[in-house]
Amino acid sequence: MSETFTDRVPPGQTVTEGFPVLHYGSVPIYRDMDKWDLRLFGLVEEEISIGYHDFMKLPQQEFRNDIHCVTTWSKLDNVWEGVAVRTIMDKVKLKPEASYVMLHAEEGWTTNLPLEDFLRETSLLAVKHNGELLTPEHGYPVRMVVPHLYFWKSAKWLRGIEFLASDKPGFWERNGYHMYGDPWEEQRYDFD
Ligand SMILES: Nc1nc2c(c(=O)[nH]1)N[C@H]1C(S)=C(S)[C@@H](COP(=O)(O)O)O[C@H]1N2
Ligand SMILES: [Mo]
Repeated sequence: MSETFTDRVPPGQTVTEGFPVLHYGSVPIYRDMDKWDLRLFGLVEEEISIGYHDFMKLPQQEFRNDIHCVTTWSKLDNVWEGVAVRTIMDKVKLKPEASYVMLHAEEGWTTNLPLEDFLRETSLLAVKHNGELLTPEHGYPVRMVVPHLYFWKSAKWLRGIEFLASDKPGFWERNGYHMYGDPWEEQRYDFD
């Protein structure tokens, strides 16, 4: 590599040009988007459910970021299009106790993060990557992208956003992954 990216690549990571596919379970097949919805629930004044067509009508923005997978690959300069978290958060009123978020994906897969990390300006609900609709493997129709945490926090096939008063482990977190997952601090696994 002629250029070094030490300021952009966290410790222990290697830059890849590819886009590896990583997940537990199977890639969902959507036959009828009328049956898809995204639920915002838990510690909100009123729970809401947004259908696919309404979701796709929400204003979308472009985001550019680097992603860091706990299995040590990083992919730089991703261009995503999607809905900013604050756009979706305009639709609900949080209860004052809300401090954590559980993201719910298809097949009951979950991941947890603090509310303030979810609410960062850089967090988005992505529908496109590098100009193309997300492929089924990468999370079609909607995936979370939280670029400042390890990429396992970026739930593919997102279906629910739950607001909680206290932190609870999601799927990988129950299986030894770090509760927070800061790549710059190498918060990979809690058992080491
Ligand atoms: N629904 C769901 N989302 C998921 C996962 C999963 O198993 N299920 N795996 C996570 C992990 S461990 C990683 S590294 C990234 C991989 O995303 P990619 O396959 O688009 O590279 O998705 C994350 N989101
Ligand atoms: Mo991962």
